[in-house]
Amino acid sequence: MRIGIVFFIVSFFSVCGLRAQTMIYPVPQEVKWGRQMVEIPATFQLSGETTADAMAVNLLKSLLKGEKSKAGKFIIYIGKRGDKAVRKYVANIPQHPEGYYLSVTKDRIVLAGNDERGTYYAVQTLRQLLQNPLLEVEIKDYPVVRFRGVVEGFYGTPWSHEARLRQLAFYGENKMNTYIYGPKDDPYHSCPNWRKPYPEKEAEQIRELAEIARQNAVDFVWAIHPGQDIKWNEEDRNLLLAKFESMYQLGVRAFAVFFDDISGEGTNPERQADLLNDIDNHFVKVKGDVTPLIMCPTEYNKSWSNPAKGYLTTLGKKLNPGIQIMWTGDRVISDITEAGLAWVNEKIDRPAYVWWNFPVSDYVRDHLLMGAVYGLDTHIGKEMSGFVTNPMEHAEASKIAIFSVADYTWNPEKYDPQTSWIAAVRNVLPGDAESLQVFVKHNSDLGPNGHGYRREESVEITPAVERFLMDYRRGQWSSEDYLMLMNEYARIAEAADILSMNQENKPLIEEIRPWLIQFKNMGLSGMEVLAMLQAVDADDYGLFMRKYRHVKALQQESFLIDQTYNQNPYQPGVKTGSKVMRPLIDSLFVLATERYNRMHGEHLDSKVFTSPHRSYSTVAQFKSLPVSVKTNRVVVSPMLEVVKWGAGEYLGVELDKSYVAKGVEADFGVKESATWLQLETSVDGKSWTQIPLSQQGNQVKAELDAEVRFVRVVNKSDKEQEAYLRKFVVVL
Ligand code: LOG
Repeated sequence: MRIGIVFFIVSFFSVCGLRAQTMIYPVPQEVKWGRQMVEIPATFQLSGETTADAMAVNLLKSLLKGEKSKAGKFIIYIGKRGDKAVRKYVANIPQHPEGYYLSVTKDRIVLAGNDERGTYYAVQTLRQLLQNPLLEVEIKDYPVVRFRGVVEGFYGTPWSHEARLRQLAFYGENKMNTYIYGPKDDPYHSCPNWRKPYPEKEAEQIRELAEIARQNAVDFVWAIHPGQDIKWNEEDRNLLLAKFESMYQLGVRAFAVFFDDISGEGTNPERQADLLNDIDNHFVKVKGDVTPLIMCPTEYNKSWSNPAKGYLTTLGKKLNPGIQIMWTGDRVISDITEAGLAWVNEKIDRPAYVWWNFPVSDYVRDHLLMGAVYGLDTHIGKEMSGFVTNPMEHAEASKIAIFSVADYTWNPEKYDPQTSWIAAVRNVLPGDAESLQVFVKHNSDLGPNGHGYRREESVEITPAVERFLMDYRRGQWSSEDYLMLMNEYARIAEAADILSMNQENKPLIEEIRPWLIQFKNMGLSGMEVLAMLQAVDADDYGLFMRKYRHVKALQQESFLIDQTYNQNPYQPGVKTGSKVMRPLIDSLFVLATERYNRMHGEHLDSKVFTSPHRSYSTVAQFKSLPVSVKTNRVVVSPMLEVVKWGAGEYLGVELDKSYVAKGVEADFGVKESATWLQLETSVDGKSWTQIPLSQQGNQVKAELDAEVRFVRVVNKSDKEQEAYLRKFVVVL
């Protein structure tokens, strides 16, 4: 009797423990756990093997250790609605595209899809269940958002072929069905070569991607970006169709046309709609095995749309009803809300296909965006036809966000940002998940940027940080907070070392290596700055000087890391912990040094090196652009998209003090810009001197050789201008 109770208690708790461990992601719609453990015996029958989806059967076989045999008592049934093998269970299969029914009982496993993908997803779920001892379970599951996946749509170095292959496997595992290929810097996707077929090697790679996508139940969507120089004539239309045909020959069965980030003739909505309908009527419908067309409009977010001109409503009216229209939200980078979707859906007369610009980092390339996925309304799954995330150029690091987007789009109502984030980290690096969690929680925010999009960072430690700073300014601190901070910086340094030696996911480690180096520096700096505080308090002169010099050296090292790695021309450098953990080090360094100086009548330098200059502007899109310094060049962070520059509006740089500057170099992406651009300089910000500009192609230049503190360019014409910000540099 006693033994019976003990046994019951033990098995009850171990079953509970199992359940907690058996994470199924994306979170299913309905799961009912049983109580019994199930062992798949060494011999089993496989019913439906020849009729079920080959991809699903192959995956299933790779999971099973035992042997198939007619004599086996344990039976695995696999198939889709309508197949004989799963006929008995058909009433349990959810009537949803890609839905499935999975049940595990003592003597059988049922894997029954509503369609082929459903069957495949049933097996993917079984794969996850088998990562732990198998327990009885019954699952009814289906995705809420029809198309779920990734749009490789960023500026910067496109993903490598190997990275893409790894991604496709990852999408299959996480039940994403869409990969849209549209890297801005592939010249055969965009200008100048969109009209030409791919060279042999690239063509071969695309063929392989399309094939591997198919094997992972993913639609490979090939996108073209012709808008910057397309001519609305027969010739260009035929060239575009011929390009699509050549992609079809490579095995591509899904297509998109992007009109984002262009200016001029290409933006005409009537012409865009005519072209898309033409492709739909004469290509998609004729082929018969091509999925519905997707288009990205020029006004792809609310803040850039001008309802009075009717761009979106024209598309909504004219585009064939089956064509999907993409949408990034209320802004280029934004949360996705119910009101925001309702606004656009009404205009385009169909549910929008969301292009979510997170974790893309092409406008903040010195940061890694590895934070939680949040800001997505959980009740709007049915208001959208698809949801794809635009990732970072770092493919592996992007998987943290992609995993959660898979989770969100499958089952928005059950989506929980925090648990999904932790599961994502565990999925990407199971062996060193704890260290990676430390890394990602301090590498989430973007820093100030032109789009104004920010993310939370270092959340749990923030209250202690704020309390400690306030207390220290008042001249006292709690040792509990001190220890907590010391511990956090120690864990940061540890995590950096552990991760940098990780062998489990080498591509990930290579992508984030510069940030790991900076992370290590930050951990050490934090520990040492805290040691400075202790030394001041203990009035230990020798110890203080040592720690002070060490922190100074670490500051220089951090600056060097920033100047050495990731030297792209946009936002060069390596920033980590930039929201909470690095600023705390800087503040404490200043406070401790000043306190020491006061106590000892010393004049130790307490300054922290940061870019002393800033940009300022009346143009909304130019607000808060970061400024970096490269030797004697003060560089405003370039922008990627078209900027609407109103009459009389300006973009300027304020230097930290007056300099005798040598000149200005700029590129606003417009050949005739010199006629409407006025360059002005000032020492006090009040009286301005006008400086003549010279221009060659898009490049604008001015010689200065004069004392300046403020430099600005003004749109002196009387109308709004369309421009780019490719370069704006003050040379000192
Ligand atoms: C581009 C995209 C880029 C992203 C973030 C769309 C539709 N287009 O502003 O290629 O990665 O923003 O910079 C975009 O979002 N333009």
